[in-house]
Amino acid sequence: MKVVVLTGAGISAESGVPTFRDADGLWEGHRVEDVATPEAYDAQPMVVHRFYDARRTALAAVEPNPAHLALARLEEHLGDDLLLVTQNIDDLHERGGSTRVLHMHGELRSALCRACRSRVPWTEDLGDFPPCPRCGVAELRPDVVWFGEVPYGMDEIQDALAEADLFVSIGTSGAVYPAAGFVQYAGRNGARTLELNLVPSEGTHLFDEARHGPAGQLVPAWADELLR
Ligand code: BJW
Repeated sequence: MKVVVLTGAGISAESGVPTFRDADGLWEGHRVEDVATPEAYDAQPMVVHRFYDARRTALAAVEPNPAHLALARLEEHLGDDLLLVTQNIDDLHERGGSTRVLHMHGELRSALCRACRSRVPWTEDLGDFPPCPRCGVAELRPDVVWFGEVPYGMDEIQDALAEADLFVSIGTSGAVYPAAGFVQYAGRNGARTLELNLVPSEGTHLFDEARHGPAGQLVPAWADELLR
């Protein structure tokens, strides 16, 4: 059975990583649609660097939770028949044991050079404008996908969705495209679709089945069910 899993901020919430659109969300009073843009970076690069530098540093204080571990267990059994696509830029899937993770909105532990377009592994702060290790120009930005930019891996994702028998969406509000459209694309191509989220997402009616509750409980239970 071919499975595509899409995860969002909700899967990392029980690890202590704030989500975007819940009451105690990450952007503290700002609409994410106003601040997660290349224009916001051009206007105030230092503010944006401080924000992502703090989030990168905070990764050291959080651990994967039972939902991340359950998806790693699923990969052990399904191998290449599982594609794990995450909108998250944290590394909790990898630290939970998943080895093939497609970060469609980029990664905190990567930097993107605006001069030579290289993507380079990065664990330090970017706010002191270090030179790019490839070309030497001090134009490194967070390697994340902001509004108006094209997400990573879209061809691979679309191919996997077209072939999937099952599409499962975990911990995402369904407010951001193209990820919010995956359920319809997979469904049209014959996949069964399942939502696992704390509360009904914006697109909950688009799924064949929806289960609501904390990912730390729902995901291990669903993985057990699938592997029985
Ligand atoms: C729990 C839980 C627990 C809590 N257990 N659950 C008009 C119509 C349609 C589209 C557009 C439009 N105008 C513009 C667009 C496109 C635009 C878009 O979608 N805009 C919308 C605002 C409408 N999209 C784009 O621009 C994208 N690019 C694009 O479309 O390019 C064109 C193209 C596409 C494809 C091929 C070719 C070309 C880019 C989008 C980039 C999004 N970037 C961000 C920031 C990333 C960096 C960072 O992390 O800082 O990505 S924004 C932010 O939202 C982040 C997230 O990945 C993304 C999604 O958020 P997510 O994960 O869903 O989090 P929340 O907080 O919203 O939801 C959490 C959920 O968890 C909630 O439901 C909770 O209840 C639940 N939860 N605790 C289970 N314990």
